[in-house]
Amino acid sequence: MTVRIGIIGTGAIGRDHARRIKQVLAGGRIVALTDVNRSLARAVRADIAPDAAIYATGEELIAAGDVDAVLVTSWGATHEQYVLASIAAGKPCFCEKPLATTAEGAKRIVEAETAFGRRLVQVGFMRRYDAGYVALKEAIARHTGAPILVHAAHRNPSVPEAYVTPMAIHDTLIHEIDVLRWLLDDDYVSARVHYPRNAARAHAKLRDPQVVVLETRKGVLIDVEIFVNCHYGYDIQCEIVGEDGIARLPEPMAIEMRLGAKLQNAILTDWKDRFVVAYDVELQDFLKAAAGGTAAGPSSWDGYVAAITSDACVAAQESAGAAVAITMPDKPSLYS
Ligand code: NAI
Ligand code: NAD
Ligand code: ISE
Repeated sequence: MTVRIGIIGTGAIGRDHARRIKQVLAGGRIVALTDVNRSLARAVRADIAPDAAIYATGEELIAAGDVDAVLVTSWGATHEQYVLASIAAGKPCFCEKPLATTAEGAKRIVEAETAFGRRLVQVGFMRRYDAGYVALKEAIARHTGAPILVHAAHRNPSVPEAYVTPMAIHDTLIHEIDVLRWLLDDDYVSARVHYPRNAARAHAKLRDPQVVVLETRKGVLIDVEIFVNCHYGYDIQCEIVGEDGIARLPEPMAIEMRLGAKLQNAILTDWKDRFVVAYDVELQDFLKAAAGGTAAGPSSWDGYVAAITSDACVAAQESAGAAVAITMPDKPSLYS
């Protein structure tokens, strides 16, 4: 069965996901587009999906009779309303991270999906589909022994002026919040945030870099450096220290060169390239499940847990280095 897809938000990632549905993946066809900036939706129709209808609002797109499943790739603050509307319509929905910008919002989604009684939502936590993270998870299970420490870094070359201090958590760290919990098969119990002096390239409304320290239920201590004006490249690092050894996330493939008396490897600069295959695999997983009227992969529950953790980290940004406790509610059986 070909799943007929509607996309809400045709900016950077909405456009890229449209490209992969058209050119890379099997089983999906884009039939509907909407964007508050209508010219972006028109451009995606012209370049990628010539037969797609353009709708004035996300709600109209979700209600359209020929839309089987929905991709929500608009700005984070708009996600909740479209995911709730998709659940109300009984349509599978792939929602980019964050599921909602607050834990309260994510909880409303979990409640709506639980009341519906079947999984309909997949959250865009693509790192769980990345071959490097999958290999790291296997290395922990088979070789390093039980984890004790995690050292991670999430570095972007630059961010626009609109990116302010809390976004380092709910826009950027949210990927580590999800993938480390999945890697360690654990949950968080507290968060702290520390700031060094501001980097010279940070904007007026952004503390950059920041170090977030998370503690887990099993007693693992995690430090994550978030540095979104690091200038030199897009760089994701993760090292697990276990009882018997250490495992590191592999670097992306790059040609090693000996040039001009230097030994060098290029470093990527764009998130679209760093996880390109993981995005392909996550969306193929979505199309496969959507063909059966359901969803798989990272769930609303994972989005909710990430939002609870992210709210605590934002509170910790304001707590002068003091720990903020994280309490998880009981998981509904739909997500077991
Ligand atoms: P963007 O700003 O390039 O694109 C967002 C688009 O959504 C814009 O074209 C905007 O006009 C449109 N839009 C916003 N509100 C809308 C609404 N209510 N209805 C229709 N259209 C609306 O942003 P970008 O970078 O594409 O990010 C979009 C989402 O994807 C965000 O949630 C972001 O966190 C997530 N994202 C995820 C990534 C990942 O690695 N999984 C990477 C980049 C973004
Ligand atoms: P973007 O600004 O390039 O695109 C967002 C688009 O949504 C814009 O075109 C905007 O006009 C449109 N939009 C906003 N509100 C809308 C609404 N209510 N209805 C219709 N259209 C609306 O942003 P982006 O970089 O593509 O990010 C979009 C989402 O994707 C964000 O949630 C972001 O966190 C997520 N994202 C995820 C990853 C990832 O690695 N998984 C990477 C980038 C972005
Ligand atoms: C962006 O929205 C993403 O999700 C990228 O993966 C992340 O590296 C970046 O910091 C976010 O702004």
